[in-house]
Amino acid sequence: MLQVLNPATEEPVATVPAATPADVDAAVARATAAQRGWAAAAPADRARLLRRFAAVVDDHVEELARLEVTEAGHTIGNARWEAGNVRDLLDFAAGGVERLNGRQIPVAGGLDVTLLEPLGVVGVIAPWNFPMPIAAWATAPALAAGNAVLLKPAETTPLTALRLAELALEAGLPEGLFQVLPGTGPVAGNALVEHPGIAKIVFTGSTRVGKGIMAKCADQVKRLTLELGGKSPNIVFADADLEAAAAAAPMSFLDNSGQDCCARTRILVQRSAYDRFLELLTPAIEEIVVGDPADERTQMGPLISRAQLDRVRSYVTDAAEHAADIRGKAPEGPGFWFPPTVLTGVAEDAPCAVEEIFGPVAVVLPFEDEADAIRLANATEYGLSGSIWTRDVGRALRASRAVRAGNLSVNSHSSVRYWTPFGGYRQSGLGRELGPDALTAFTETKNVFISTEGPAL
Ligand code: TXE
Repeated sequence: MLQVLNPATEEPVATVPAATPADVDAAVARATAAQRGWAAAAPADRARLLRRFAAVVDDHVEELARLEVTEAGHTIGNARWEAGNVRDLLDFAAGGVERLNGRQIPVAGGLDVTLLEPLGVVGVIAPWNFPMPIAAWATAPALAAGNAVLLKPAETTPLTALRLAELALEAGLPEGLFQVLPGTGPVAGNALVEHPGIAKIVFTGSTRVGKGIMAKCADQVKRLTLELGGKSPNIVFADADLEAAAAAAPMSFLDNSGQDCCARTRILVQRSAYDRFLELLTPAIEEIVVGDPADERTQMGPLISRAQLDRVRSYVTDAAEHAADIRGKAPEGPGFWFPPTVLTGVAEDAPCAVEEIFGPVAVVLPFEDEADAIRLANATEYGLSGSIWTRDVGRALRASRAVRAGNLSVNSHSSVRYWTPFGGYRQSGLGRELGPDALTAFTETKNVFISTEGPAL
């Protein structure tokens, strides 16, 4: 049984049965049967059903958002955005169905065409930090491309996923095509990874678990997309609009209580602007409203669990011996609360400066010049996101080329749009999600040559 707690109060919300390997086996059989009919259906019919699914989700945005607040502690504003994102992704993927075209390639002696075929059954292993959107990033395009999906949500956040599966049936999606299997990673997650009936795994989670899944997928040369951790830089050059950069910095790492793989947790500031930037940043951090996630005014809620709270605390306790810090406010008492925290004066290679903490904690490090900024920005094993603040267009472009990360923004912290590609360099991941090629990632390309010259080689 999985015990779901409200992270803001520690009160039990629900218990959910955990799937066993036998449950996964049965689900794969049902999904395989459903996928055959789905793949054979007219593309326009698939698109129509996905649009209907989007419309049903739209009717339930408020309900899904409230569920997300209760099981994940997200602020209500964020949770509404997340439920709306699921709807938008389904619509976007539905639009892609009719554009999923192969190619005709000129050849001598015949006709050559490529077919984009669905993979079959796709296993999606989702994390708890954005339970709905991340599940939908893979599920919507996979279904649109003609696949079935088995989704394993994280142990702490199964409820929105289970509700989405009900809404899919309500919208008329075939039974078995989209199933949700709540369970633990080592049992249900691992059963999906090892199952020969699953053609592709899409995993979002820790780099450590991602590496293990990659090794296991190798046994079957199973297709794989990995979205792993991040430790993203926020590079502030002295010529930037410092007021704007300091005003935007707090929520770039505090949104979702810092439990965001794109969080800009390494604030790199040019030395000549360093003191001024900290002067501006300090009140902005202190003013962040932390508290009841259901309150419309709240900017930051609790962490997901006691384990995550302990992890965040240990990084800050270790760093505090060497560092100064800027602290915001957080409630006392029940709930997994940690205040917004900025550490200054830490070593460039301190664990808090290079490892993913996944909490409301950032470090500020000074740099000398452009080359030094790039060196620091690239000085972690990750490469997911990053921001560059400058008024110099040439510098913005040079830095964008030099930072080795999949998602950069200039004078902004925006990373995720469903119509642009998303994914990591280096140990932040493998493959891309979202964007114009989202559906193609769930297809296999087959080349067919049709001879017009009779039976020759
Ligand atoms: O992740 P796990 P955890 C990072 C973040 C966080 C840390 C630990 O730094 O502090 O990871 O979080 C399933 N086979 N991110 O422990 O364990 C698991 O059930 C198959 C970054 O929660 O990687 C869950 O569904 N599946 C991140 C999912 O993997 C397994 C989001 C993620 O859990 C499995 C989350 C196994 N052996 C954490 N073991 C991001 N990229 O946004 C676990 N799982």
